[in-house]
Amino acid sequence: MRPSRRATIGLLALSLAAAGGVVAWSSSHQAKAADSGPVTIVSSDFEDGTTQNWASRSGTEVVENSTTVAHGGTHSLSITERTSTWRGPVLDVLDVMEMGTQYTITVWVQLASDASSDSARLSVERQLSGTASYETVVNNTAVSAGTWTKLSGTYTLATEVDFLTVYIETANAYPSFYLDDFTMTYVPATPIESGIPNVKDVYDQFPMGAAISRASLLGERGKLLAKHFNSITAGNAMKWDATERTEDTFTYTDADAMVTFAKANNMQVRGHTLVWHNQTPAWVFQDASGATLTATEENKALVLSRLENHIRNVAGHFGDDIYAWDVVNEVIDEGQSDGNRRSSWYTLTGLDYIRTAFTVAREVAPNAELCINDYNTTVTSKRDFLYNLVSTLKAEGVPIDCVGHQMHGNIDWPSASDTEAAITKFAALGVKQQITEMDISIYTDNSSSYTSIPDSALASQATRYKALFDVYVAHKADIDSVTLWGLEDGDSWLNTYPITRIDAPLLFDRNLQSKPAYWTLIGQTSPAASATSVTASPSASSASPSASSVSPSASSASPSTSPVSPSASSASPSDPGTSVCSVTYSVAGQWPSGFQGSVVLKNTGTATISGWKLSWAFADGQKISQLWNGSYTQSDATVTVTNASWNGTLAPGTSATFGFLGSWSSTNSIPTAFTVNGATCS
Ligand code: 9MR
Repeated sequence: MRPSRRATIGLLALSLAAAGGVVAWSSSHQAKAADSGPVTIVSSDFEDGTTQNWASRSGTEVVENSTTVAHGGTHSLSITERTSTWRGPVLDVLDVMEMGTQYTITVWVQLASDASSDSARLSVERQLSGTASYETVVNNTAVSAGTWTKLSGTYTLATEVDFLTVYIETANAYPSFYLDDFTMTYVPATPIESGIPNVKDVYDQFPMGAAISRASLLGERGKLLAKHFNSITAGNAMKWDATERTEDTFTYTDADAMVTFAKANNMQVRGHTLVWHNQTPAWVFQDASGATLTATEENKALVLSRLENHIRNVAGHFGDDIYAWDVVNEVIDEGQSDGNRRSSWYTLTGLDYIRTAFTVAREVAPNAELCINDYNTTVTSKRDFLYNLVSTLKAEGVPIDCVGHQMHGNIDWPSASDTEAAITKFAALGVKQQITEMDISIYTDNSSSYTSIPDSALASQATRYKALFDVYVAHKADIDSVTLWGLEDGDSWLNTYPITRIDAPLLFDRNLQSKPAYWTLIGQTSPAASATSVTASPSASSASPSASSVSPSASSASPSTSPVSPSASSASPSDPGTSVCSVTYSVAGQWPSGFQGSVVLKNTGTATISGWKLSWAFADGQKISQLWNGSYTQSDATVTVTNASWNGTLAPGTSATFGFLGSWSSTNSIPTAFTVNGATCS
């Protein structure tokens, strides 16, 4: 356990008791449990005239309270006398952050009036036993004098630490600046839906994968990962900048944790990636003095030897724990007349870096499937350049086993037919194929941004997921792995690329709950949102995935994992008025004035519930402020929760789960009487 040594920052104590338990809380003047929305654990507004524990990162710059400008109120924090980009304000958050919890960190920044525009970013420095790691929470964002700019991003601590700070730095020069209204908030994790079918069982034609960070192994995220997926890809932890940041010093801490998790949960691991033009440290293409290498025979030999050393170490370290490697990544650029990306690898070695990479990988990982991985492989020109390259190299004997189609798409693109055409084309080359990084953005351009995601976008996304998976299943003889690029919407790269905006490209939302895309993928048509009463007559057939809408993939799903009980249609009607449901209500966490509730509604009758409204009364004046997986109204004590569009149909024996945040004072007793569509639940 980390030591607790701070009394002036809100401290969320270390243990969350089991359901019904209480989050121990050490209160302070800054700690505030929000009674609406997320819980705020640190807030710096500087209105008390102090620096509120913000300090100088290097000790030389000056960090002090200021009334020159303010974002809110009349005070802010001023940072002057900076002498390098990284010297600036820092806040110790060691005693505040918990491992595995996702925090939203927000701060407002304004440059001093005489400063030229620059970019600022927000980062975390963590250390264990003196070894430091730096993680960017908010990427470089344009900042200027006279204007407040908001930096906001999410961060999940995934490893043990004995030093943990948040800091703000600039990108180019070292202007003086102000910051104000810093907050760190979190929404307590929602339990995953444990009763829904596992994606990996419905699609058992190939390993079903997700790209992850180490934080995805923890808590509810880890449960979601192990439940639905049987393959993982390290989103970043096996890349060159993670494994060999400095020459010949290899680090595998995060990647090893993933392999250990995979073994413990009967999952396979894809390796990503041995060679790429991104996330490769500068030293790889520099000489001993730090000068950029020029294209000479000597330098070619040097970078090829660095490449060989890297692959021997990295692929050798993981050995047979990796079933497939993205040996080279994104080597095609269809904008070039020959289709070869002009990376430093290419300009220094021609195509020899690809030849070397595959040859060495085969030698040290003889049992791994070796892939050449790229995006936009459904675009004809790119596809054909890739095809020709693979064809040429294979003819030379370069051991390329597989083509990886990344499949980053959006709700309008790519089409199933273009996807099929790409797979068919490569099948003729005698290579295996893998879907390596699939996601479906809800945006079709680089600039628009939703504040709340429309149902129509999620419906289009569901349709496209299904259409593309149908192609994969139809070509299962050629495709031997399918991976989604992320576990849940909150951890997708698309939330910060091509601009910072809320995207939702995956099957599970930020609360780890299933989305329409999930239900459509597993073969259940999205249930109608309209609520009807619980009827006694068996209507299971209306909730079953209709045969006509079930794809070849879904029809191969194990019936035991189907959300619709096979016996539902033969169920005998129950009498109207008898108990047809049970409700489990639990308090998942509680803090002064706030709590998180979780409710599981189960259909214990013999008829399908098509649309539900669940009601109860609070006895102690509790008030709901936010609810997920449904919508709610509250009139005085009476709460009514209506199903979301995707969880309204409950076949006999199945359940829906929703969660909420609420406020309470003095007593927070558990409601005892529940009705669904007017009928009493047990
Ligand atoms: O998901 C990765 C993200 O966290 C990194 O910031 C990004 C930067 O290089 O790389 C992302 O993963 C990429 C993958 O390695 C290769 N194909 C494109 C992916 C999305 O950018």
